[in-house]
Amino acid sequence: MKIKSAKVIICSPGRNYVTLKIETEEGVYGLGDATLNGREKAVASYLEDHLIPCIIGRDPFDTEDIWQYLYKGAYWRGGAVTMAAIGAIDTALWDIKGKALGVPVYKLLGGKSRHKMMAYTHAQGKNIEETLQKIEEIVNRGYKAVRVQSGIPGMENIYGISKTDDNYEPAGTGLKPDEEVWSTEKYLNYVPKLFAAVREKFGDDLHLLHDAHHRLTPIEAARLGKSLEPYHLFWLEDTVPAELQEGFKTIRQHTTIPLSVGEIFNTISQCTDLITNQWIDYIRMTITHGGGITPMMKIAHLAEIYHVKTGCHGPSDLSPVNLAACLHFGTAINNFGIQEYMGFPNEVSNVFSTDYKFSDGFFTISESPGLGVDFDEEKAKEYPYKQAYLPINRLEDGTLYSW
Ligand code: EZ4
Ligand code: CO
Repeated sequence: MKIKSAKVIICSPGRNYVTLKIETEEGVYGLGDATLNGREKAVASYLEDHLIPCIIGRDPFDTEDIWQYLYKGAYWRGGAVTMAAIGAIDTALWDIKGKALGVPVYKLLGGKSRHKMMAYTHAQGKNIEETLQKIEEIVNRGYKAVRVQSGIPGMENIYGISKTDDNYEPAGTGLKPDEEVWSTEKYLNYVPKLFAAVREKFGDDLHLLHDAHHRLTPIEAARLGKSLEPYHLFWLEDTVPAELQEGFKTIRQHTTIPLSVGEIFNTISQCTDLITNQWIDYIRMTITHGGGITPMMKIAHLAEIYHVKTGCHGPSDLSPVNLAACLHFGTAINNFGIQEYMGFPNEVSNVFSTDYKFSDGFFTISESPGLGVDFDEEKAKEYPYKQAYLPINRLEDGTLYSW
């Protein structure tokens, strides 16, 4: 087979998505998600100006060599923009391979290792009472696992708490990011009270997760982990920024809380120490930002040896194409842990169609060839790109901090 052409479409059905469509001379096409929240156009340019010209004429079956060519061939390896672009190409090529052979992608990755995949979604409220109400709604929808975030007294804006009533966090539209204010002390004192109330109301069986969104130091993370131990969380996510992988060693020495990290990682080198030292329990890299299915299979296999499971990032700011790719990956590997599923704005289903199924808290993969997703280019035109950014964060004294 031969790649004939490829195009990048940015659309905004509720929020921005960057979609790659690769067409072959044989008429089969494949889809990839290249979305990088707040940096959408940079990935589109990287694809259009630098990568697409290199893959025209190539055999779409050569996913390993094409991936190596784009990764090593840049000389400047890695980075979120580069890897989202490579990730979209790799995903689209696997979609083509599946369609050309008439099999779902998971069958090319190792076949069926499980028949369903547990997913978690987000419960977020302005205070404990409202958060408990949100959890109840989610439990009534069948979920067995829920990520719990709450507003904190004395802080106006908190990560994960939407300013509107949406079930996803809208990035602020405009030319510059919004600014928020953060106090670690207020947060550390409040979170254990939140989880005490959740366990009291919902009992022991519901899986509970929490995301600290890179806002702690290792010793603060250790304190939080210890204070949450009585509530036996499924995981505590993104405690510290992981540029210093060794930071996790300190957390590990102090607490038995399961740790997850990796939604912003884009290469295996960013988690080799975390995995091989068994400093984490779940690796959160996702197909798009992790550079595609090809490298993610290698990461999963490395992680398997060290008792680390997957927990792919599945936010509403990545398209259903990424989610479908995660589900094929999650079906095929042995060490699947859990899949994040924030849901999508309603308009998304006017542009993207999917055939994975979700019921009673679990995803099941479809048997249609390729990824089982489609994209309506004409409909996409009705939702033009809107510049939008994630917020930035400052401490109460004005110091710039992690959001
Ligand atoms: O803030 O995807 O676990 N999920 C998350 C997400 C991220 C967004 C950033 O674009 O942390 O909600
Ligand atoms: Co997160």
